[in-house]
Amino acid sequence: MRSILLIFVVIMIFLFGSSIYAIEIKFPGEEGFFIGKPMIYVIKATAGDPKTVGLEGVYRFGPDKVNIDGENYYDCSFTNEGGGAHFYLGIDNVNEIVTQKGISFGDTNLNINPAITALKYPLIAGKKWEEKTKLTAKNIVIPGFGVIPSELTIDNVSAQTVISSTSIDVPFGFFDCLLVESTYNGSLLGLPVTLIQRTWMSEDNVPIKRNFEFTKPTKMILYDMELSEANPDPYDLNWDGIFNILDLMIITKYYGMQIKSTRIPNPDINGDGFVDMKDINLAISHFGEKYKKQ
Ligand SMILES: [Ca+2]
Ligand SMILES: [Ca+2]
Repeated sequence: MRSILLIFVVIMIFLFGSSIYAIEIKFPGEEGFFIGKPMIYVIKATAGDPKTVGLEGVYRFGPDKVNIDGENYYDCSFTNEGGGAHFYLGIDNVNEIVTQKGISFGDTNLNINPAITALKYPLIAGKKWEEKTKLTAKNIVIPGFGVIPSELTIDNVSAQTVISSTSIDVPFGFFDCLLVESTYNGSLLGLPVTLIQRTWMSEDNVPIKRNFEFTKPTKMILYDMELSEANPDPYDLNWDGIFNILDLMIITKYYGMQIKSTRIPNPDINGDGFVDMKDINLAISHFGEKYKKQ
């Protein structure tokens, strides 16, 4: 019996070994949010301008801050040829959470008051939370309804968030990640409205994919974007514009490891799935190189 069980365990590890372990993302502190570093995403779908599908855009978490209702929030922008969007996010170091205060797309603006919790650390599959808030919408576009020009307040909005474990293939690579899904339920002009915001977070606390979708009164994806390229300079692992000892330290941290799921920063410079002397030698040959940042 014992030997049959052992064979079963070995087969299960062989078949599912890479996906058995659970990811837990701890609060990385203010420095761990890649503040101001440009990340390149490709647009998979949008209700704003369908011509932008397939184009790339740059997402930045800050570094600029804006004051909304007396509190400072990072102005997180996504810019591309078709315009862009802003997400107002706050890092609460005491409570180890990221708060979300508002979103704007072109002329459409949503203020969330009180701010809701977008990410509650540690992030782990099965975690959930729920909050009540109020949305003030300016120039909101309701699918199948048109633009509502006046300012509207949607009270008693319930925002429920649930985290699940998954893996995802995007243009930048394959990632083990956590899906953070927030569902906003409320009513607008007597119509039930449901909006779902999804963020796939990598083990390195980087958003790999994001989308925002109406499921009521009609089903429509407002935008959907995936990580295309996190860092155009593979040797400058920490994005500070130069390849030096700090970057080499990131490679040595992972030395000897097999990289099954993409890491950001990526220590597997030659992309062969292992961090070894080949990566170190390649890196050393570029030591001191400078890179121009966007
Ligand atoms: Ca560097
Ligand atoms: Ca390698």
